[in-house]
Amino acid sequence: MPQIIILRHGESEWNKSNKFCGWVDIPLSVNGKDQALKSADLILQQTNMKMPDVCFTSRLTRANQTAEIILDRLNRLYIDTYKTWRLNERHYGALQGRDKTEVLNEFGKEKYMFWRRAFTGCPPLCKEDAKCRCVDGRYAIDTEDEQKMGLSGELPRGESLKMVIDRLMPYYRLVIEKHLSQGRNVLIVTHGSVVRALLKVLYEIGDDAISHIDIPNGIPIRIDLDPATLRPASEKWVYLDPERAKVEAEKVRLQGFK
Ligand code: DG2
Repeated sequence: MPQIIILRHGESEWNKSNKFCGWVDIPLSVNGKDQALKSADLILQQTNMKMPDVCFTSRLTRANQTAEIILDRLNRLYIDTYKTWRLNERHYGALQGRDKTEVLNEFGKEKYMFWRRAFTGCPPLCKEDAKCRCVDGRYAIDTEDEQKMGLSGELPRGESLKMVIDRLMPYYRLVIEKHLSQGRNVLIVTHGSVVRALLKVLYEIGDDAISHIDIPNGIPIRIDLDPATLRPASEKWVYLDPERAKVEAEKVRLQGFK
């Protein structure tokens, strides 16, 4: 039975300082590095847990650092690791770099939570220039790769969760599922919105229900797949530390409310 281990990276410097991050490339905090180590230990402590054969991550440093720390701890730095913008965090548009509490106070709770959690909640778009969009040379590589794969993707200036699903799933179906169908176990180290996006699709979570799901930093989720259909083999995904996941998810939800 192929297995996916998926997690949100450890705490970044901007998670810590309460800022919208999106595509801004911010590294892990000291605590975030420790969370990454702990998430590897959680994987090692499980019985019946398969070690990853291949790793997928975004083109953002906080996820790349988390993946490397985990693979190092698992003694699996040698496995192939693929990086793609399609696993990047949701582009937070003009909110990127802004303090969450300030945005909440300026626009009110309803708008703030719509932008953060509603399925179609797209934040105000950022300006067209590359600096505001946080687009640099690292994304040119993707374009070439995607042309080879017959995929074409417009890099965003702001995204809803729905838009994340639209850019993520072609990659998941074409690339990640190919590895799963060959019986490989897959580690995906990504971001809060991308974890929500994949859970929504795999578990067919409704548009309203997904707005109540928050993803904590650095706690792996295990998904066993039916080898014939590549659908989840059980009704619910499993956090490797469910108690801590519950507490930490609530803290994520309340970010910005002081
Ligand atoms: C956070 C999510 O993404 O923020 O972009 O600020 O997973 O990369 O830390 P991540 C960001 P919220 O949607 O939870 O406010």
